[in-house]
Amino acid sequence: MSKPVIHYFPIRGRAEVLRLAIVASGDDFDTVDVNYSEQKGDRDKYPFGQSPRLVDGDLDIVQSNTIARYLARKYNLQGKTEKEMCTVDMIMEGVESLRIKYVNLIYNDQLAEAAKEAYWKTYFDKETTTGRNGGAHIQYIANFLAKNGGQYCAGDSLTIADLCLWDVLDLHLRIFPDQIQEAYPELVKFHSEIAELPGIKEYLAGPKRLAEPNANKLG
Ligand SMILES: N[C@@H](CCC(=O)N[C@@H](CS)C(=O)NCC(=O)O)C(=O)O
Repeated sequence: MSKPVIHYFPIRGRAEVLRLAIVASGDDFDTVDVNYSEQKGDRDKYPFGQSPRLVDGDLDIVQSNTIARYLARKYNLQGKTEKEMCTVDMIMEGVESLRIKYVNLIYNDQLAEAAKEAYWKTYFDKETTTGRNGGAHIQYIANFLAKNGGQYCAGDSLTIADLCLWDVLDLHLRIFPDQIQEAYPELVKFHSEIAELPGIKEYLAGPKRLAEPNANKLG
């Protein structure tokens, strides 16, 4: 059986969770650098004019969270019971809300100091959890993890929700390492433990892990 092929830019970006899901399951992937004019011009391969795109056997799919859910079903990372599956889905949506704010900080606000400060205050500061944050506050997601014991977000084994949380934490730890360690030590512990899991550990230390998190070299 051929490996799943990830078509994307040479950055971690929105494909990182997909790579993590594959390697955590003991599988491997191939990559193809996206041809931007093809991405913009070929509506069969890129129905939204965006990547990542995954080709896996007969399947050819886009939208990172659709691909993540597909991989979760393929590799049994979707949760075991209906309750776990719903929790996984809720966390994925919560992480997505935060990721949209992060993308805005990186690409629109260019990670400017004032924007960083406002970002922390709105989406990470424990004082602002009940403020207007568009449903994007790390505390909400931390609550799910704490409620489930702190090792995994749902159930007693790894799910795609853990990988979504891990990736978004990994991105934020690059920007706010000390603040996160101080305010959310349990999330730093979670991040370290997931990074040690078989498959993930080797991937993170290996040549397939891309250096750049974002396309504009920020973050
Ligand atoms: N909702 C999409 C967003 C994908 C997205 O923003 N892709 C970016 C790269 S990270 C892209 O293709 N940007 C080029 C463009 O939109 O023209 C997903 O989750 O896959």
